[in-house]
Amino acid sequence: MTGHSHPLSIAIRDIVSIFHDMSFSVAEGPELESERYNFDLLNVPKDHPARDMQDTFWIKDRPGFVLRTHTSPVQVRYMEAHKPPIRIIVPGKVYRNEATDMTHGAEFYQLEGLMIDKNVTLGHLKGVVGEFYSRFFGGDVEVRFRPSFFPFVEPGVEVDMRLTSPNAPAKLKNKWIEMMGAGMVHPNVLQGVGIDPGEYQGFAFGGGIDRLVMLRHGIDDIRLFYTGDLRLVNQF
Ligand code: 2NM
Repeated sequence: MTGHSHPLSIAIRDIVSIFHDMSFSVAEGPELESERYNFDLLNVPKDHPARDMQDTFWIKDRPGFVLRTHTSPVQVRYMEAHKPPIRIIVPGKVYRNEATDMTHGAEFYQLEGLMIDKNVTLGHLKGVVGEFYSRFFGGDVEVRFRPSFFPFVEPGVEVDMRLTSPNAPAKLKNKWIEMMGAGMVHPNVLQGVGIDPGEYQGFAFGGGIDRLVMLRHGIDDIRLFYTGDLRLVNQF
């Protein structure tokens, strides 16, 4: 019998290919991160609850270091090293010190994206994520924004999607689903990496890859991805 790729690996391959067609390249960075890159440079206040030991895995033997709680520190490192225009995606493993259940893992895969240029707007974000979902799920989609808050963006939005094709799975068809958070990169973040917010703007987004794969294949428990059970993998 031949081998099979894990559904998360297949999804990441598809994601990279779809964004490649929209001129986004892939960036990577360390999973062990400093407080500076994971929080400070992202405009997260010193007293923000996300920094608590209950939410973040702090490294006992290395004060000031954490298992990254999002892939945003990779965007920060990329912006420090590259001048705009910037178009990147960052798929990668992130860690949260939280109780696990059917829809939450302590480790999971996140997809973040970043586009910085002159005159970038939320309209560009809507076009890019709509094209992405349409190709990832294979059909027509609608995207809507609802106001939200993240320290690293202003304004911040929640992104909802619905599949509208006649052949969409009945469970999903025409139903609004919350997919990710996003917004315009906060001027403090741009300033911190040496980009002039008067000259450049950008959008950023972030959401779970596990969730994308669960919706794509009708899988209801995130923990199935991390058991190493070949009965899952052999179906792909
Ligand atoms: C999200 C939501 C909103 C984000 C921001 C950045 C950076 F580095 F450019 F500031 N990266 N990712 C971002 C924005 C992530 O995840 C829910």
